Amino acid sequence: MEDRTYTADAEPGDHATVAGWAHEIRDLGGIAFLIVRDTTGKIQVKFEKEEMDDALVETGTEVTRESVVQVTGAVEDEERAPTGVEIVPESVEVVAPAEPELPLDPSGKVEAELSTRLDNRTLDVRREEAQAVFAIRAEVLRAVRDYFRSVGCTEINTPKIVATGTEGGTELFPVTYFGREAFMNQSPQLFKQLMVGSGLERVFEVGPIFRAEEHNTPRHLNEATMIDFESAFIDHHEAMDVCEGTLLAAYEAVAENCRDELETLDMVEAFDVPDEGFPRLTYEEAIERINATGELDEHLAWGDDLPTEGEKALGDEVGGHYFITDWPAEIKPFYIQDYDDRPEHSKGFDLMHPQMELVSGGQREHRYEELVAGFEQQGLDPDQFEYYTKMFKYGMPPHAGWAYGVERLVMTMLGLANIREAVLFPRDRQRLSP
Ligand code: ATP
Ligand code: AMO
Repeated sequence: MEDRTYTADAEPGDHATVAGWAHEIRDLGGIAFLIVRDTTGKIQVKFEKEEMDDALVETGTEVTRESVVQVTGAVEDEERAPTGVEIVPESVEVVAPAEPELPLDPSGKVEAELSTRLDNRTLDVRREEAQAVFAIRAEVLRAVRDYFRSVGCTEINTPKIVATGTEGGTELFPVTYFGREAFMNQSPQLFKQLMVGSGLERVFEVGPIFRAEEHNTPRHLNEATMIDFESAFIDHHEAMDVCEGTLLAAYEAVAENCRDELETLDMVEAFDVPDEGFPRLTYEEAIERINATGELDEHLAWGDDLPTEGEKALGDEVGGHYFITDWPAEIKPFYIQDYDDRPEHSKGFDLMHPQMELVSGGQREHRYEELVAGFEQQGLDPDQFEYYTKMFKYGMPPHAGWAYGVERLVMTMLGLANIREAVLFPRDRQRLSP
C-alpha cells in the first residue's frame, strides 16, 4: 500500500491511512474507540457518535476483533489516548473480516494451551510476546552472520537430501530418491569439512537439520536449525574462542537492539550478556564435579555420557556457560580427532548452558589413514563415505568447527520453558502440520 503509515510513525498534524487488525473496541456510549494494531504498535481511532456519520461509526465500532481494517483520518494529539495520539476517522474499511469466535485471544488476556497456539500459529504470533521472541531470533541470526563476516567466513548452503548419516545411524529420516535409498540430513558436518579443504577455508551455514529422535522433551525437535562453523588451520581451542565470540555477539546485539522486545517479555532485568572467558572443564573434571554434588544415584565412571540430571547439577554449580573438553573418544563421532599420545581422549568439546547442551564441536581428523581407521573402529563402512574420505587424499588442512542449535540458543537466552516456543512451526513426533 503506497500511502500507508505505520501506527508508530503517525504524527499529530498528519492526514494518514493506517492498516492493521482491530485489536479492541471500547464503546462508552457517546464515544467509542477502535484500537488498530500493526507490526509497529497500536493507535486509537475515536468515534464521537453524535458528530460522525452513522455508517462510519457503525463500521468502526461493530467490526469483529482481529478483522483487518484500514482507517484514514486526521492524526491528533490526545493525552488520554494510550500512545498520546489518536485518529479522527474520515473513512473506515473492513478489508478482511474475522469470525466472531477466535480459536485463541491474540491480546494475550486469555491464555491458551501451547498445542492450541501451535495449531493457530498465525493468530498466536499476533501476540506481542510471541512476536518479540521471533524478532529476537531474527536479531540473533543477523548478529551471528555479521560476526562470521568479521572473522572471515563465507556463508554456504549444503544439501539436505543426502546419502549417509553423520551423527550415529539410528536417527535418520529415510526418503526415496528416484528409487535409491537417501536420507534427510542430520548435520552439514561432512559437507562443511569438504569446504575447508576447498578454496573457501572458513565457512558457516545456517540451515535445517532432521533427526528421527524418539525424544518427546521440552528441548528436542525433529527438525531444528543449526548454525555450523568450520575453519581450516585452527585447533579445537581456537574453535572454542570463535564459539564463545558468536554467543557473545548474539547476546550483545539483543541487549542493544531488542530493548522493546525484552521489555515485552519482562526480561530487561534478567537479561545479562555473559562475561567473557567461559570456563573450560575437561570431561574428567566434569564427571568428578558431578559425582561430588551427590545429585546422582550412581557415580559416573569414565566413558559414561553425561545424564541430563548430571548436566543440570554441574550447570547449577558453574552458574553460567562453560565448555566440556577432552571427551572419551568412543562417545564422539568418527570425524573427531583423538590425542596422539592418549588416543582414548578426543579433541571434541561441548558448550553447555547451565540447563542444557548448546553446541558440539571439535578438532577434526584430517589425516586420511587415521580417518578411515576411525570408521572401522566405530563399525561404519568407509566405502559408503568414499565421497567424503577421498578428498582427504588431496590436501586436507588441519581444521576444527562446531554447531549451535538455534532454538536452544534462543530458548536459553530468553528462559523459554519449551523449545517449541522458539520455532514457528515445530516438528515433533506428534506434529506435522501446520
Ligand atoms: P470529551 O473529551 O470527548 O469531551 P468526556 O469527558 O465528555 O470526553 P465521554 O465523552 O463520556 O467524556 O468519554 C467517556 C470516557 O472516555 C471518559 O472517561 C473520558 O475521559 C474518556 N475519553 C474521552 N475522550 C478520550 C480520548 N480521546 N482518549 C481516551 N479516553 C477518552
Ligand atoms: P550435535 O549433534 O551435538 O553436533 O548438534 C549440535 C547442536 O544442535 C542442537 N541440536 C538439537 N536441537 C534441537 N533438537 C534436536 N533434536 C537437536 N539435535 C541437535 C543442539 C546441539 O548441541 N556435527 C556436529 C557438530 C560439529 O561437530 O560441528 C553435530 O551435529 O544445540
